Amino acid sequence: MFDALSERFEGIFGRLRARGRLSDKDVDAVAREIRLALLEADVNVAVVKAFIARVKERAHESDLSKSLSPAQQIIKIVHEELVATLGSETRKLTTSSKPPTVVMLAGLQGSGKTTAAGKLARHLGRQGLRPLLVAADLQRPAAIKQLEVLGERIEVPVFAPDQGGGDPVAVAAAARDEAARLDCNLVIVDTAGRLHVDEVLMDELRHVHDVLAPHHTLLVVDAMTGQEAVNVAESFDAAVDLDGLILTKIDGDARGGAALSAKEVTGKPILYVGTGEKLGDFDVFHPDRMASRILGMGDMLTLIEKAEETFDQNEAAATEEKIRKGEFTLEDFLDQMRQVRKMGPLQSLVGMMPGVPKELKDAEVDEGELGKVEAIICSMTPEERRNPTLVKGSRRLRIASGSGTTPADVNALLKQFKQVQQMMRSVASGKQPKIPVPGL
Ligand SMILES: Nc1nc2c(ncn2[C@@H]2O[C@H](COP(=O)(O)OP(=O)(O)OP(=O)(O)O)[C@@H](O)[C@H]2O)c(=O)[nH]1
Ligand SMILES: [Mg+2]
Repeated sequence: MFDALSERFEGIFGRLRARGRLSDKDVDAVAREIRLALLEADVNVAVVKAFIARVKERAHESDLSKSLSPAQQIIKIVHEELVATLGSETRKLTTSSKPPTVVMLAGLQGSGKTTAAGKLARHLGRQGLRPLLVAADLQRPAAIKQLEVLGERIEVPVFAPDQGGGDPVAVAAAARDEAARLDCNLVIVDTAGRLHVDEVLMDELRHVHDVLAPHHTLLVVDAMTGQEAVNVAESFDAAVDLDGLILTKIDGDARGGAALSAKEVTGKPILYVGTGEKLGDFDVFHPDRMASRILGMGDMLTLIEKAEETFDQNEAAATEEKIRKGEFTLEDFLDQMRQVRKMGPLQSLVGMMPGVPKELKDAEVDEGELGKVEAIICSMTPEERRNPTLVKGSRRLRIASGSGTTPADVNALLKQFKQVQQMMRSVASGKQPKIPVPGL
């Protein structure tokens, strides 16, 4: 789903992660890359322009959260702006206090209206509603048959004239009575596909709409046709006053243009998405989850949230200062480790990091090993933690027995820490001192 766009974002963020501080020029360069990625995904130009402007403005702001690395900050901003572009909150189809609730579907030929009617009936049926499917597509006899087959499969009654060629307005007018007769509290009306340039058919749609007076009129939009699909919304809206969209066929090769352009171009939210040909391939549309998927970030955002919650801004600044001065001690090391562990079991943290090879994700993270490190550091005197060279033969033995480890374990830790210290000094002496934030 939106694979090409996801790959682009992963590439952009992957390069970003390798960086320390970001200058204004860096931010502009990233913004350019994102702009290109969105245009290639066939997102509406005006939508892209507004999106990039918002991201840039926020990225340049000086009061960015100190507990996140620059890359994490950009990812967070892009994610939040994507959520906004996709429509912010998840919308629910409300039911009328005076049943039946009537839902009318409209859209271009082949956009997936009939399939969506069946899927929606199944979906809402499972939530306890009693749907009636209505065939107001009388252009082709096969269309009625198609809806009847769907209805049979999901055990939902279908209201249609016996033969094709009837009057869709008359069918619409009788739909509520039929629902009452069958004790259905939800009516879903399938209409004929039409081109918005076809005045006669658009007129018919208007009549069906007037007679039906639906609570919800939804435009069914094929995601595969990109932003062009969204452009037709205007003429449909003029005719039947749309309440929202159902975006179909987001499985397959859809590039994302329709999904990302829909809300801003039409002003109407996406309520549902069709994710395949089967009747179960249908979901409520969640802008936040969709944004995460598009960013290919998986649970990365959860990780960022956790890091924000866990890492104290002042502490982070103090650590940065220590690293810069080459004063990072075993005590700080212990603090950092404890902070990371506060975020949750290491195994689940590793699993949330994108770009971590699968083998590594599946590998056991040795929590016991970390416990050992903690025990050893705790068995040292504060003096020793600040200056590990004080740990000599007899002290090594005492620390080992005090922490339930061996002198070899103590040695190994001290050696490792020495390497970490050296590495930090070299980072600190470079141009870009960096806090070792886990995950990035
Ligand atoms: N992959 C995929 N195919 C879908 C989806 N929704 C519908 N289709 C397919 O798209 C084709 C057209 O679907 P229909 O539901 O008949 O479309 P329609 O809008 O009712 O078409 P007309 O009534 O002729 O205007 C069918 O082959 C469906 O199986 C979807 O979410 N994913
Ligand atoms: Mg149809």
